[in-house]
Parts: sequence; C-alpha cells; structure tokens
Amino acid sequence: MHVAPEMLTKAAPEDLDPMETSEWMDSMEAVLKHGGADRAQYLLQQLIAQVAKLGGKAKIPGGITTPYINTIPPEDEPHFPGNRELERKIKSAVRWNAMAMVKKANKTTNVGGHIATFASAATLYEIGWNHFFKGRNAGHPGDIVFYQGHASPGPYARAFLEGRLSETNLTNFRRELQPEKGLSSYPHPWLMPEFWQFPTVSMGLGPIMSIYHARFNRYLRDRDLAKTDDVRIWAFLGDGECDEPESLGCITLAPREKLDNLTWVINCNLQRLDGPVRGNGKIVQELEGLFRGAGWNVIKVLWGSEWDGLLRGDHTGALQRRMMEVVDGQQQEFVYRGPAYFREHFFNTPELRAMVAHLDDVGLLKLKRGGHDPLKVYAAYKQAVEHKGAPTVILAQTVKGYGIPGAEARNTAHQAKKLYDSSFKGTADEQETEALKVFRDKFALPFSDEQLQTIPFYKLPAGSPEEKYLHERRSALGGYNPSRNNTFTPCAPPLRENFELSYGATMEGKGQSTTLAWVKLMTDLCRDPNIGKLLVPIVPDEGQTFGMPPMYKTFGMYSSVGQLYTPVDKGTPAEYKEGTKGQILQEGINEAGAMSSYIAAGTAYSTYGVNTIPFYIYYSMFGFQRIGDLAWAAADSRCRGFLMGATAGRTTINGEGLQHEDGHSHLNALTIPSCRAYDPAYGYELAIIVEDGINAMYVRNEECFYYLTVYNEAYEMPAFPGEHVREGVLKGIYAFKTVKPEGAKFEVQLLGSGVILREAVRAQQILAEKYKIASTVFSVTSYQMLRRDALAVERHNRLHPAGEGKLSHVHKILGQTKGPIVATSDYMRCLPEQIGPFLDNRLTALGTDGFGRSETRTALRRFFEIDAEHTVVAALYALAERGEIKREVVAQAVKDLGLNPDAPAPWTV
Ligand SMILES: Cc1ncc(C[n+]2csc(CCOP(=O)(O)OP(=O)(O)O)c2C)c(N)n1
Ligand SMILES: [Mg+2]
Repeated sequence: MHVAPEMLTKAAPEDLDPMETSEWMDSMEAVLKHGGADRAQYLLQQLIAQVAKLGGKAKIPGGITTPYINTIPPEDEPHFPGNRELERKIKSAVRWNAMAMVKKANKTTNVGGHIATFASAATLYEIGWNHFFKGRNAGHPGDIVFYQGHASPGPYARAFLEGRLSETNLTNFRRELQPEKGLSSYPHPWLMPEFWQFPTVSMGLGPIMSIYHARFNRYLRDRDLAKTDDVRIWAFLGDGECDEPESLGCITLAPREKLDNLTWVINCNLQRLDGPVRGNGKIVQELEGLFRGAGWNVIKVLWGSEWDGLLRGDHTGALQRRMMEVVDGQQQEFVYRGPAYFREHFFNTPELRAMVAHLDDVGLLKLKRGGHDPLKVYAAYKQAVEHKGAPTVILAQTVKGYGIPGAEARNTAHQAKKLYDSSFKGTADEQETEALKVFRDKFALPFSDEQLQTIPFYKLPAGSPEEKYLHERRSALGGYNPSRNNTFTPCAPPLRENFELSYGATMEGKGQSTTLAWVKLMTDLCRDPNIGKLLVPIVPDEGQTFGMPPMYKTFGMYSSVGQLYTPVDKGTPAEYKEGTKGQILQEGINEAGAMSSYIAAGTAYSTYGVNTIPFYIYYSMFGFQRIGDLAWAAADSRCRGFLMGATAGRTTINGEGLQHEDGHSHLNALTIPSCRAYDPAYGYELAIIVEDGINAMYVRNEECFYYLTVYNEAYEMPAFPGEHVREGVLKGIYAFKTVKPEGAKFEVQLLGSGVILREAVRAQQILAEKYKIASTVFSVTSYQMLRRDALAVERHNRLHPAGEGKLSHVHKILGQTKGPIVATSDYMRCLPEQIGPFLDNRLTALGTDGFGRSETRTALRRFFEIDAEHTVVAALYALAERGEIKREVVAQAVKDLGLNPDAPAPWTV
C-alpha cells in the first residue's frame, strides 16, 4: 500500500463525521481480513481513480513511500532453511578476522583499512554467501556481485575460512609488494585477477556498472552469445554512496528493461564518512520514494524480529508513528547512548514506555535493526530473487560499526582502525584489551584473555560442524564468490580480406573522414565469420554526427522488446531499426551508462567466456574528461575493446567551440597504463590498428584496451603503401613521404598526426618550393606507444649496462635522420614532447594548447599555430638556431607566409 508520509506525520484534516469514518475503517478491515491485501489495494486504487474522475478539490495522496516498518510482514516471512547456530559461528569468525586484519595491518604500519562498514554489513553478506550468491564453476559463471569496496576485509576474511586465502595473505592486507601476496585495499581485478571481478570503491561506479551489466546479460542471451538467464547481478551500496550521481542517475533503465536479474542491497547504516547521511531526514524514505517512482520493487528491512511483538501490540499506531518521526541523526543517538537513554527518549510517551516495560536493558539492546537479523534479510533476498518483471532494491537498516566497542554509530566509526573505547578504564592499551574482550564475548569467540594479546586470526576447527556447513553451502551454490575466471579461449583471428577493403585510396576529388572510414570498416567487419557477431558497437545518441545511421540498419539496435512502432524512416538506408537481435547498444545521452556497457562487454571474455568486442564511439571531449573514473575502472577490470574518440581534434570539429573541441584526450589516455592510444590519419592506418588490436586482445590475450581518435573532416586518402608500413603504424611512426628539392642543402623532419598530417605534408611542399629544404614527413600514429617502448628500452639498458643495449623504435626511425624535428598535431604540445628525451636532434612541438573556440578550421589552425605555415616557420627557426640558415630568412618567412608575430599566445586567451 502506498501511503504518503505526510499522512503519517502531519495531522489529517479535522474529522467531521467520526461515525462515517469508522464505517469506512471497518469496511477496509473486513476487506483485508477476507479479501486480502491485493483486494484492499485494488479497492484503494479504484477509490483514488473515482476521486480523480469526479474531480473536486480532494487531493489524491501523492506520496509513494510506505510506513517506516518492514515491507515483509512477519506472517509472510518464509521458513529459514539454514542452521542459525552454525551460521552465527561462521559469521562471528568472519567478523573477527575482518577486524583483526585491519587492526594488525595498522599495528606496525599505517596502511589503513576499514572495520565499521563490514561490521554493519556482515549479515547482509553472510546470508548471501550461505544461501544466494551462486559460485563460479566449469558449467556456470556464478552470480556477479559488486561488493562494496571498503567492505573488502569481509570477503577476505570469508575466503580465509574457505581456505582460499592464507594467514599470510591476511597479515599482508594492504601490503601488496610482500613476497607472499598481500591483499588489495579494495576490489581490484588488476591486482587480484583470480579473486575480484569488478572494482567498486570509487563510489557510484559499482551501482551504475551493475545496471548495465544486468542489461548486457539480456543482450548476450537475446543474441545467442551466452546463457545468462541463471546469473543474478547483486550490487552492494552504501547509503552515503547514493548521493553520487552515478549511483542513482540510471536507475530508470533497470525497470524499463524489466531487469529482474538485478538485486541491489543498500546498507542503510544511516552514516557515511563524516557523519549521518541525512541527519535531519530519513534516507530510507528518500530512497524508497525514488526507487518506487522509478519502478523498482522496494523491500525495506528496518527492524529485527524482536520488534515484531511490539509492533503487533501497537494498536493505536503510536510506535509506528514514532519510528517515522525520529530523524536519522536522532536514531544514531539512540544507539550511541545506550539502553537507558533509548528507553527514555525513544519511548517518550506513557503509551510507548508501557510497551517496553517488560524489557530490561539487555532486552532493549536486543531490539536490533533489521539488517542484522538473518531471518529478515533472508526473507528479503528470497522475495527479491523471486520477484518477476522488475529489479529489486533492499533497503537494510543497520548500525555502522555494529558490535565494535567504541565505534558503533559514532561519527568516527568509518575511520576506526582499532578497538578502543574511552569509556573503559586504564591506559590506551588496557582499554583496547578490554574492548577486544567485549568483542570476543559478544560474538562468542573461543579465545583466552592470553590469546587476545596477539589478536590471532580464527580458523574454523577442521572437521567442525561449522566448517563442514560452510563448505557444504558453497558447494551447493556451485563454488566460491568472488572468483574471477582467468581461462581465456582465443577467437579465430578476423580475416585480413575485410580489413583490406579499407586499404584503397579514396576516389579522386572525393574525400572521406576517418570516422566514416571506421563506419565502413565496421560494416565490412560485421560480415567476418570469426568475429562479426562479436562486435558490440555502442553509441550515446550521437550516431548521426558520426555518420552511423547506415550501421543502424545493417547491425540493428538492441531492444529487449523488439520494435513496437514503425520507424518514420522505414525502408531508407538509414532506417532506425530496433530489435531483440540488434547488435548496436544505443544508450541515449548517457556517456557513463555507455561506458558501463563497454565494461560489461569488454570483460565478458572473462565473465562469460564470450569474446565480445565493444567499440564505444563518442564525442572525444566527453570521454576521459567526463567519465575518466569509469575508464580507470575499465582498466582495473581488465576490460578489452575499443574506445573511439570521435569528432576529435581542437581545430577539426570547428564550429562547436570551447566545450566540444578536444585537444587533450590523448593526454588523458596516457594516464591509463593498459590503454593503447592512436591518432590515425588514413583509412588504412585505422584498419591496420583495429586488426592488430583485435588480434592482440582476443587472440594473443594481451591485457589492454584501445583508444583511437577519429575526425569528422573529409579529405582524400591515399592507398595502403605496402607491408613495409605495417610495423611502423602499429609501433607509432613510419616515414610517409620524402621530398628532396634539387640542390637542397638542409634537411628537416616533419611529424604529423591524424588530420594534421596533411598540414605537415603541405609544409613539406612550401619548404621545398620556397626554401629548397628537404624533408621527410612521418605519420605518427601513437606518441604514447613510442614513449612506452622508448622508456622500456632505456630502463632495460640502464639496469643491464654491461649488455649490448637495445634500440627503441623511435630512435631506430628518427635516430638516423638529419636536421631538426618539428611535430604538429591537433593535440597539445606535450603529446609529441614525450618523445623528445629519446631523440638526438632537437624536437619542436606545435599543438593546440589553450581553449578551443568556434571558427573555420583554417582560422583555428592558424590561431593555434599548427598549420603548414607555422610548421614551416618552426622548421626554419630550428635551422637558424643551429646556425644553418640566417635569422633574417625566418623573419622574412613570417611576413611572406602571413603570420602575425604579435598575436597573443593561444593558450593565454
Ligand atoms: C568517489 C569517491 N569519493 C569518496 C570516497 C571516499 N569514501 C570511501 S567510503 C566513504 C563513505 C561511505 O559511506 P557509505 O556509502 O554510507 O558506506 P558505509 O561505509 O556507511 O557502508 C567515502 C566518502 C570514495 N571512495 N569514492
Ligand atoms: Mg553508510
């Protein structure tokens, strides 16, 4: 039933006819008794519809929240199939080890860690591990669980009991460089590839990734790529984490796509790092309203079983009202101050006080929050996994730092690294020992006082009922969780012939952009018998800008319901075709969502053993800059695939101005160690890079993904010059064209990338024709690859000084050349400057430092000083610096070529 909160908290309009009211109440009571809840709900809906139809001034209740009690009434709770006693023992051991791990790690070092989060979530996870989270095995990928990042001591402690991690592993928590492997602070598949599947600790990323993962599972199923029906996606979130836009920004997708394979558990301990999440309000109610409004199935687990009796006796609704009116900040106070305060201030009327008169302080302390009650949590999970047609969110109320002396419900709980309670007597050490005893006793751990001195890890006794139970449960659920698959089954390589279709020159007078070259390449590749079906083009509502509509028809766009309408452009080559077999993921204006799809698709090689190859194309400015943290998480996830930064270049997407003109995404790409970034100029370069990329990732099993910039400027493209350029294209540089005018005395080397390669070629002509200077133009497809190779070579030589010494690719190519080197591109100067230290001759870098602005391409290239004319002057000046030509020649060139020497530096305006 939906009841507006104001109806519970605020006074209703005056009752003008109590008799009539009572008749209505009696009727509803009878309906509930004889017709059941569904019938009551139906009648309520009819009544509301009737009021709406007849109009008048009556306000229809607009709220979509329910009272502050458990969604599942006690009478609807299922039988609990577990052994409560054994599960309690296991959970206590996990609690202890999780605490001990953090405490030990901070005894001798300052490496940090969190105790309070897992302490509040232990029951939420243990019910999952004992009853719900399917494990990975040869025949089943297991459930996908997005573990709350800073709850990681819990999963580690559990894996220790399962025999999957050693005592040394635990001792080396947050000591990853120790000889026997230490454990990552948080879920990092990059660092623990056998264990973690998805990184989560950057708040908000786990939630959004989980939604798109759940949707991608449907895509895999509908396109017959993998069997995923039996896989559930779980995401564990903090209530504070819900303030991140990524957490809640995409929740409408899940009900729209009917993702009943998705379950969220929000640990509502009412606190975040600094203090209460909603001190002056109620986070659970706020979240309930949001999720219900979005169409989720919402289950509130607020109170433990001990409250059931009190609520049953709450005939006037006073207790329920009190639960509703207490704000979260106050709820914390009741836990923090203990039972006497709780009795006096929560049960603050004679009626309420009487309800708990039979309970002593111990009895009061047993009135737990719902998230600590296995029965309530089990009931919620069971209902969640059985719910059809919509995702479920469980709002579980807990206490942060539950059971930890000195931490429970304190604002400092999040940062607590040790047990310490200043209410105990004695020195800090004595207080700590006392706190350990309290913890031990509360959770009944079999340690003597003596043993507590060393805070030992606790292993379930071999052969004990609890140890057997733990393994039985995991084996019944198919294996362990978390656990990441590292077996890779390579693809058969794509056929070369489909790439060769991109090797030809464009027709004379007819240009092509690299973006269109990509569209064409994709269309050719989709016919490839080995990988065609595995391509997953992803686009966030920018396909028309990129010339993609022909792909819409060829590939189709995925929709779980097919196409329920006739597209207005039916029958045209650009038909907006949707279908259950559609291959493209059209994500709407949602780069973060699209990136989450990219991650799901780019990790499926591990998660589901299917080598889907995502190509996520987007406005390059709205890539790393906008969703950089997801790109980082993609790398951590060992994600593969291609990011296509389209409309690239600060001067090339000319009219769009400052916010759109990207001159730095290649610098962002540099920051991601497993990202290989390329800036190709021609269709054949693109085809070579994509072919080798697919082979690298999906055949040779290299851990990386690609970033390729593609531009929207059309120009004539030459044909593939021949096999001799392939290696250079992939390694980052190859000689494109040499011009040596008759009688040339001097020589320069010109480096160009992407669209701006053509400016280097034009500069070459001017240098030859006007100044009789010889030059070679090099196409630099990747400064990043050149630098990485050069760094590796330099490091090798330094650490092996007695050896012969290796030669880097960039040195191999440019080391033999004469004269200064001038580089120009549509990106910032420091991109080419990266290779400077590895060159013998001086490098002058031109680039697009500064804010973009709207203008023509020609004007912008002049403004940013990257055009042919500026390249010529840079080359002449470099020669003058070497004393090879006179400075007057340069000064004259500045005039002749029409440059304004007094224009402000572009990066200052
Ligand atoms: C994007 C981001 N910002 C900040 C942090 C630092 N941080 C880690 S945990 C935390 C508080 C988490 O509170 P909540 O989500 O309620 O989780 P709880 O520990 O209470 O379960 C913060 C701010 C982070 N990990 N990621
Ligand atoms: Mg919290």
